[in-house]
Amino acid sequence: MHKLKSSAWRALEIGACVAWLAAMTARAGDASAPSAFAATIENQAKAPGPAPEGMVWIPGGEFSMGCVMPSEGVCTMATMNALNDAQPVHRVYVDGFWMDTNDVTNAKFEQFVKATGYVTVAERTPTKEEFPDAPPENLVAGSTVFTPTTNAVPLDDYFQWWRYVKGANWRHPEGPRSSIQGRGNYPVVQIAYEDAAAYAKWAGKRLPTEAEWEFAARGGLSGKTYAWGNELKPGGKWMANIYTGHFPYEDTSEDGFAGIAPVGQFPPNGYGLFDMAGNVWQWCSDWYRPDYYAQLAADGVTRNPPGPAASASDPNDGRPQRAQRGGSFLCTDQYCTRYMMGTRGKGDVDTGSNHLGFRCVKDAQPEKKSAPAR
Ligand SMILES: [Ca+2]
Repeated sequence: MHKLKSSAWRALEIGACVAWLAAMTARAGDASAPSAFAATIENQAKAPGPAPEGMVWIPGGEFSMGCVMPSEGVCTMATMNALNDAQPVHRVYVDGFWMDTNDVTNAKFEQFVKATGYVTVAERTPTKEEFPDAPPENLVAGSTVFTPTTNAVPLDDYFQWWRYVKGANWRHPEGPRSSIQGRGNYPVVQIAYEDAAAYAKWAGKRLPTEAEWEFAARGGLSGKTYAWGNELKPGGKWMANIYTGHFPYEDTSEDGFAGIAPVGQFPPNGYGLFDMAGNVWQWCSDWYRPDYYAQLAADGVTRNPPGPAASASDPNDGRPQRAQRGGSFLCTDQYCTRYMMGTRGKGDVDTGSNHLGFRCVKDAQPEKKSAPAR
């Protein structure tokens, strides 16, 4: 069944690192800024009015986008057409925009569902028309859930820790026995792309492009390893909810949280944005192509890149993919470090999981023109 298969592949892609760890760790600790990066040049114009509730103004401007570390290769293994999709580092300009300070929470998403009656992808029963090759017993509503192993396992088979769970959806993130009761301030998860887009439209917002997301996440800095600088734990302080301990069987919660955390538990970045690294992955509006940066880099400074015209097909099941950013509470220095700045993620558009959410952006309203003189 494609849906099952694609879910698992996507889960792998957003969770994996095996080799090159020593080299990568060493490079991550190198405080010297890579020469591929030039300074961020922020627009100087002030915010075009009072901030919409729960949003901050991102000034926009010109910045160096991408990552010099071979994160893609590390995170996707040799079987996943490993290559570095975050290279080359290239100059990009984005206009200013408003951005949600936090990931969309369960409480916010519930408001949307109550107002519209919206039913998410994970709550819909897959049809025979959509999946003609699937046996009927597999056509059940559900989604992908991380399940820790009981002990150490070789990190070469993600089926050991990812399962398609009947009845898993945003109200039941880890399956039918789980709930979001008392979790109103947690990021909503088990969200497919169209679910995120539907929420954004209802809220009068939209999803960020990858360029907007990365400009915002860098918070005015340039070429830093993390959203806050070059040290994972400056002064010994954790700055994001990642996976500490031994993946995938022992989450030691050294950073304060085993599993998902409520929004806003760590210091914000330079633009006042919380959780732009770790906790949950965030959908972006770009179709995903691993060679998109190479295309852009040939054109000098690219203005407001919207992503490629179409997705590169998932090499494993041919399904279209959109970009995701930020990493999650399952990212570990043993297995995936895509909480690092500039790295990219992606996933099948119809597939959610319990570490994938989103946040929205909003364009500046055009200045009202004064009435013409009579
Ligand atoms: Ca954690």
